[in-house]
Amino acid sequence: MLRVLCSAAAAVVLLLAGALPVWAEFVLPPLPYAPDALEPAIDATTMTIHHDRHHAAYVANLNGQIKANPSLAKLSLDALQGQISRFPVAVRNNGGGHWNHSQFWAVMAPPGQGGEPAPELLQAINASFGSLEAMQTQFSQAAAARFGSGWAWLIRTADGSMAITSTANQDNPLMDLPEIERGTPLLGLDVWEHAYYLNYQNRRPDYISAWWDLVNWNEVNTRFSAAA
Ligand code: MN3
Repeated sequence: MLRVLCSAAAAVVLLLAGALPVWAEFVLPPLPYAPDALEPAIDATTMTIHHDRHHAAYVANLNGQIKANPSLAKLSLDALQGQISRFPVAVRNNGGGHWNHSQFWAVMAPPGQGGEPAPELLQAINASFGSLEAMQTQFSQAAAARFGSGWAWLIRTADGSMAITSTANQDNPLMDLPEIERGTPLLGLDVWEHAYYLNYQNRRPDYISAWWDLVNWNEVNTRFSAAA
């Protein structure tokens, strides 16, 4: 009798599952290192709150938009960025937030473990900025000058050159929006206060300068090769 009931219950569950649409949901990627691995530049508490609460909320809110925007479920996170103009602002903010933070964790590494710019990347940086140091200075200035919340980016543009740009809120250089300087992001820095305030308070330039110790050049090299 119990077995029959269980089978009946299982059948009902299967029927219900079959009746519901199957959404391809977006997934929060785990941090690729321990939360304290980026200390002292970024403390463990900031990393934990940033990943487990902020990034998780972007993913949950993006998934919450699927029902009203079913075509979202057919798009990869990358593909979504290039079509963001078709969607409401909640998709732009949360879809951008998910993409931006996924890249942010990946382009950082524990101090001393990020490798160095590959010769091809260095050559492209030198051609566009004169030197690695000049690129870093321009990038840091863009990050410091971003008013309010946003990101600074090193991008590869359509003509193959490199550029520094900055976006507001959770926008990024992949988005098909008129106010965006478009290109393939190679390196993006989060300058929202939630990224640094616990440790640095209002000293954003100190956060930016400490952050260079965390850049995962191995990952930037990979992104550069893929964009070439
Ligand atoms: Mn953030």
